[in-house]
Amino acid sequence: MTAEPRLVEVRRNILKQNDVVARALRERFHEAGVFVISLVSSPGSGKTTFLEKTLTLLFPRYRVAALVGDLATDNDAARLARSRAPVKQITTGTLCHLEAAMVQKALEEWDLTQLDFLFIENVGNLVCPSSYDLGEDVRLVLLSVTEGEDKPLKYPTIFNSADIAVITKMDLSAAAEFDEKLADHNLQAVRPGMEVFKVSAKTGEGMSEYLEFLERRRAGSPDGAAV
Ligand SMILES: Nc1nc2c(ncn2[C@@H]2O[C@H](COP(=O)(O)OP(=O)(O)OP(=O)(O)O)[C@@H](O)[C@H]2O)c(=O)[nH]1
Ligand SMILES: [Mg+2]
Repeated sequence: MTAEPRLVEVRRNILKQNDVVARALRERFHEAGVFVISLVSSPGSGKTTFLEKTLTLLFPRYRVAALVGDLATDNDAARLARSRAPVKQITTGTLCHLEAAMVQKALEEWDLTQLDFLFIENVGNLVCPSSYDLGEDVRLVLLSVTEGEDKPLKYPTIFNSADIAVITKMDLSAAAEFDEKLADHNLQAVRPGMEVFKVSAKTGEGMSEYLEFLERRRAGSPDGAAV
């Protein structure tokens, strides 16, 4: 019984420290003029596949780069590097989320003024990453058609701390008997007004709407409306 308040206090201090670093990162991003998007989801929802497609589609027109967090391997960095964009792996060891200080360290030698978009793939987890600000402009949560429409209700914090949602693997929608209406309803229940994109990184379906949204947000429209 006595251990609990101490744990809560340590956690609060860690979060406070993270917020200080995240604020400094956000300032650095804004000064450099780079637009930063982080991706969170459960393991295997399709973050890396979606990000590889995003980097490949943006690469000819924009200067793009990515950081990717993983507990143990650099597999995702190797996959993302196929897009030809600069990519750096952050290996977290036992930690189930990225922290602002890890992002800061990974970017130490990068000249951010040379970038238009920076993407940060978080560790696959629907709980831990939600409380850690990384200084990003947009936090994007992915939900795949195969993992169940009820995930927003079961893990509300990760969904209501995100700015936009992307439903992935739409090419598998029929086979998974995915109920689009129910997923939309559940997303809106935890984050009213949240913009939702439906994509398949395999077929490319829905990618252009999402990329246009990012371009508009980068151009300064806070809600992604045409500027
Ligand atoms: N059919 C189909 N499969 C997909 C799609 N996107 C991803 N996948 C598959 O889903 C699996 C997991 O995809 P990843 O991109 O590795 O998922 P992730 O979220 O990065 O996984 P972690 O980094 O381990 O959390 C892989 O087998 C992908 O090929 C898609 O749009 N359609
Ligand atoms: Mg991945």
